[in-house]
Amino acid sequence: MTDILKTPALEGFIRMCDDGWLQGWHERNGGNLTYRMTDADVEAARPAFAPEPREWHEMGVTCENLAGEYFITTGSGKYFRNVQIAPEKNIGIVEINEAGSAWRIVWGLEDGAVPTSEFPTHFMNHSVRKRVTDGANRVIYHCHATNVIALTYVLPLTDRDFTRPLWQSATECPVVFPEGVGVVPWMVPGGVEIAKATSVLMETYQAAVWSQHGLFASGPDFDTTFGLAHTIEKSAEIYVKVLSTGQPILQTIEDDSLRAIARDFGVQLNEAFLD
Ligand code: 2HA
Ligand code: ZN
Repeated sequence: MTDILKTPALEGFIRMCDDGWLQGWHERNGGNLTYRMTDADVEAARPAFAPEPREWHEMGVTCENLAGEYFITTGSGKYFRNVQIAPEKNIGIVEINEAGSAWRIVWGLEDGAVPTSEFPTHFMNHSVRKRVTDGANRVIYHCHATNVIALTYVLPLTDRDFTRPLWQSATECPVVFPEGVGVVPWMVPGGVEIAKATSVLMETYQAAVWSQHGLFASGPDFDTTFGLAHTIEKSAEIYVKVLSTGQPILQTIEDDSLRAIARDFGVQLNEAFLD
């Protein structure tokens, strides 16, 4: 029998959980990860699926463009720290029904575990990202990136007030997220409100900051999505360090320099955030 854990989708998923844990972004059961599998991923994993899938669970949200899809997901209340040592207990694969409204577990999440509490949020955002990227985006990642969270205490909670210092704090940032980042005000996690507010932003952005909570990022694959979160957090860390010196900022990357980066790297910067 195929070892499902040796398939590229599962290997990549588990590695990303471990990468996030090693960064310190997943204290206790913090954070969650979902991946929309390709047909090839599903066929490679299918021999390990349960002969009798478990019961359907309605999500309270319907996304027709995700009907029949399969997702790998972290489990509710599970720790990223434990994914690598016991994947079948801490993550699982769910199938979405033909209406795009319910999931059932076909592999993993053993001993009564269920998908992450943020699954409906991930699901709604997968729907948006699949649509706006013509099916390219497959990963949604939520982490408690320390310095991004710290900045939500001292910066005004607008997309512009976050995007500008992040672009200015590391030269690669305008290339990695030229559209900027969105900002969601503080909200109760796991609910429909935060799901909706985030999905509005994900029409435009690859990533959204959750105030006093963390980061929500999307991408086509594990490398790109983790890289995006890592880049945003690194830039936030630099800005936090700069603010922590207590010194006046004598120089930064000026808007014309941001435009020059965009021109040379062939990306379109969100002009709304430039002076
Ligand atoms: O899984 O991070 O946002 C716990 C969380 C909820
Ligand atoms: Zn969280």
